[in-house]
Amino acid sequence: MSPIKKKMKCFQIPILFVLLNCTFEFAFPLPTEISQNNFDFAKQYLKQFYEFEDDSFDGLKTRNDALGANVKKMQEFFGLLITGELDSTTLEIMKRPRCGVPDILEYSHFPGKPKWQHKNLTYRIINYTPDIERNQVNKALREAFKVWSDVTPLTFTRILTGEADIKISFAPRVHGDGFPFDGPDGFLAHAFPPGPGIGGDIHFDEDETWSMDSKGYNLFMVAAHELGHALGLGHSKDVGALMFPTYSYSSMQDFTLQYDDVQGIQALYGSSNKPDPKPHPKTPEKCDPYLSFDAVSKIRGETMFFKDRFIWRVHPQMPHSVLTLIKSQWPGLPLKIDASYENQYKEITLFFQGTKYWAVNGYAMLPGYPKTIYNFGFPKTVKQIDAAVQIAEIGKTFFFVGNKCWSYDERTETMDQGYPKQIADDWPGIGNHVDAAVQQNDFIHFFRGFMMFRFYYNTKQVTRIEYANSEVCK
Ligand code: TQI
Ligand code: ZN
Ligand code: ZN
Repeated sequence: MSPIKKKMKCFQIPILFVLLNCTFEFAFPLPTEISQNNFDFAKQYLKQFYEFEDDSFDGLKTRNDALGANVKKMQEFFGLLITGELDSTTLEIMKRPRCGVPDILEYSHFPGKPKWQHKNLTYRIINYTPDIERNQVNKALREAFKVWSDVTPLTFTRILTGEADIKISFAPRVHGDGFPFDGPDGFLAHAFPPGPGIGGDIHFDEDETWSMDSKGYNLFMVAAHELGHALGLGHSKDVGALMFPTYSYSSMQDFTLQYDDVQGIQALYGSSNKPDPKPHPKTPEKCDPYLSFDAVSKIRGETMFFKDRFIWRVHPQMPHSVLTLIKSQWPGLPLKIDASYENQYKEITLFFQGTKYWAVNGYAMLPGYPKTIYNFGFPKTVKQIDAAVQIAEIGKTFFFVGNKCWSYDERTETMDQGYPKQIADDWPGIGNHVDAAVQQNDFIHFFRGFMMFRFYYNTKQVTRIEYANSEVCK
């Protein structure tokens, strides 16, 4: 099966490279017929679409080998002569416009790709957990099955007696299959790959606290994940995927199956002929040149770039940015945020979404939130904050809303006189709205769309414009 979808909206990769502010140094000699430009281009291509990482600390030899190995993978994928060399045909294919879909897959299947051979599957709930009302358990499981029946030709029918394909039960510790549970936390549940008998069965650890909300472990979330296994999916490397092996809570209403999960299950069963009721977001790619951010904030020395449900964490001592979910960092924050800033006086970080804001200290959510943004003195016409940044040296926090900005005095805890002002007047060169802002030494980095403006505070000038993701794409 081909992971490239012909219908995807494509963009021209080559243009980006001219614009992207990414330079690399090479200590090893280049084959004479390949220009440094082409070489840089190929490296960036392999980095984006394959598993090549040139800034690893593995030393030059492995670096070169990794490049060659990735060139081979790419040549194999496109049916070229597999030489591992960057010849002109290979470069030509790399430079064709293409979709931003990596050729490597994030999802996985079980060895031998076991799958169900019939489409009308049955399930039976053998027993119940005392943690949740019976009809709520039925509902959580029904919804978990629906996650997968929405995107495949499979149907799931609950039966009350007889032998079902998928038998679901709750049990603690040793429960008769040779895979004992381990008490609270640790293992939560397991499922057997598709097959007869115990194949496809799902067991939940009764020593967990199961819930219909964010307490303990959410039965729907874990059931949907286990069902992925029961249908033949292994774990995914995509942190946004349901099949990524880390628990993160989402309510049934907010839950969306990620694009990667859909690709994984459809590789086994094909797609549904019914219209799909829900979208399947793709996990954003850090080197997508059109990447924009919702908010950027410096938190305890790390710069955090917020995009939808995700955060890229950039630590000055780390060679790569790390993608995580907002929910796994701060489970109490909303699904996505509009703005954020670190209050260096109170050593807390504030997050804004609509007319509400939350506060955290490190990983701890502070009690008493969300509060209303009108506490800051905004007029009721303000319904959301686009960006916020604190300049600790002068004790001010700047808020950006549409084409206006406000200045808030952190000492008097009041809005400054004379505000709001036009962004274009107060911050010349950055345009008339911003998505995100963060202080970096004497600069404020303003983000708008896929651009980042480096604003030198002392002279009130933009000194440099870069791609918004220039710090994250590493
Ligand atoms: N149980 C594991 C799981 O379902 C069992 C397991 C470990 C496994 N390695 C595997 C299954 C490889 C298939 C392939 O992932 S678990 C999560 C999550 C668990 C973990 O109890 O660790 C969920 C059960 F994703 F949150 F980590 C459910 Cl949702
Ligand atoms: Zn079991
Ligand atoms: Zn799993």
